[in-house]
Amino acid sequence: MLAFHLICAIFLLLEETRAWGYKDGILHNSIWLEQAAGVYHRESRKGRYQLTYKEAKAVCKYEGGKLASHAQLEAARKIGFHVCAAGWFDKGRVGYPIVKSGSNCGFGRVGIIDYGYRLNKSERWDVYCYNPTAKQCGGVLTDQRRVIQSPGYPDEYEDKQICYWHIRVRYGQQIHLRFLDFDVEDDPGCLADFLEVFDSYDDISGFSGRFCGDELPEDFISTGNVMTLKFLSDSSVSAGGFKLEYVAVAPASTMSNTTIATNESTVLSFDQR
Ligand SMILES: [Ca+2]
Repeated sequence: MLAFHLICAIFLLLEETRAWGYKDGILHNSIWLEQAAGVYHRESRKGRYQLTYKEAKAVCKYEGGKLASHAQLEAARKIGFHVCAAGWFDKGRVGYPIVKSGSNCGFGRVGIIDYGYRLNKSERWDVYCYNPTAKQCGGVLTDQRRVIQSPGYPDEYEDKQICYWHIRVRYGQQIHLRFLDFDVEDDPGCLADFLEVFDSYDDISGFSGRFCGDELPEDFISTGNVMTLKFLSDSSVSAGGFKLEYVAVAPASTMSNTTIATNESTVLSFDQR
């Protein structure tokens, strides 16, 4: 019984470490959800409402932004930024932007639903950041089919890009990724610029491959209904960029034999980490 509890404790500890993800000594614990007018909403990797005020500020600072102000949140709302999740914004306040009123969100009102100044900064919410120079790449994709391109494609991508695409299709489906064009600064180990594929909704688990150079990567098919693509470029030397397409597909068991064979050879060819 004691051993069982010990195993549970270790498992929980591992889960915790994985969820928070420290990289290069920097806390990186959130996923990009939506963006408008330089304002974006983030939640912790652990899920909704997990960030203290201090952690919320760190999340925004990670990519060179800061907590959004009430005015910035309202400016974003006016162009359609609608998020049904309360988050920290500047001066220790909590709220969320509502464009369309609904019974489940915003108490039937529209505008910035403002919970006001929070005395207890240890309360846990999501966060609203502001960063007008944030690169227009990445995001949450829920379409059944979609083309994804490097920023600026077909022109060369810029230096210092950080893009995360979190793909989520219908439950029970898989994501079939097909590369159409690929040209990323080449170096051994792909340490300069690279595109990474994760068989997961974040970039902590499910690493499935890192790509650079001008060879077209093979197709990839996710295990579940989520996938993450991460593109990073360093501070020098660009290239033509990439274009790829994903399509939501039925699980392999219901697909034709030919397709299954392709799936297996593709999945096995990716490096495992
Ligand atoms: Ca580069």
